[in-house]
Amino acid sequence: MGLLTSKESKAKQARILMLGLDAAGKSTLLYRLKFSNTEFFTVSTIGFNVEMLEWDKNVALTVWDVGGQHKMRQLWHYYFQDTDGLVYVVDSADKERMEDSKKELERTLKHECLKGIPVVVMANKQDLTDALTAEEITKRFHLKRCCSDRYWYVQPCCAKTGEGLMAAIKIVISHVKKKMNSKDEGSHSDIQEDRL
Ligand code: G3D
Ligand code: MG
Repeated sequence: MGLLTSKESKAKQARILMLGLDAAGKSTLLYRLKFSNTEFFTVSTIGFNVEMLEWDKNVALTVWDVGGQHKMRQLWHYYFQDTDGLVYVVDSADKERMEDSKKELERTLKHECLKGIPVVVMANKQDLTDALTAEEITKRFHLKRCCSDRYWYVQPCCAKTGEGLMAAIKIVISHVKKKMNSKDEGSHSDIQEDRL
């Protein structure tokens, strides 16, 4: 993976929205993916970070990492339009705010712009001893019920070490590609070669 500019890339751009409460590990995850072998520091995100990640010659991800502080959550909907996939990051050890996180995800999934959009929930901070497992998070978030209208998956991960991140991204890509292909099939102007 590496940085692409729009001039260099003929790949289709998929817009990935990354949400979750503040301190869930979104920015750590984003920069772990982008600079996989380098140490880096994150600071609290005021507003958003956006990075382009090249996946293969066919697809590049524009990942929007939007701040999760209480005030910012009211603005999340401004980023919803044209989203191809949602990555929702949970601090699996933050039991006190688990309910808040669940409510924010529920609210997000109800938005018209995100109807049917695939969602991968990152059960982050699995290195912490009191972290809830992916199964526990699935139950607490009632994901079977609230994601019944879309593809969903819960990936245990540790953004600090990178564990679980590639697996999650592969899932995101495969579902985003499917979605983009189905969009293409509805469009008469697209040619076969452009398809993923
Ligand atoms: P955010 O972008 O969702 O707000 P950040 O979250 O990426 O800024 O991370 C918030 C804090 O959680 C950071 O710690 C970061 O190092 C830590 N963190 C992120 N992912 C993991 C993880 O997988 N395991 C553990 N143990 N910590 C993680 P600081 O101390 O810098 O605030
Ligand atoms: Mg951040």
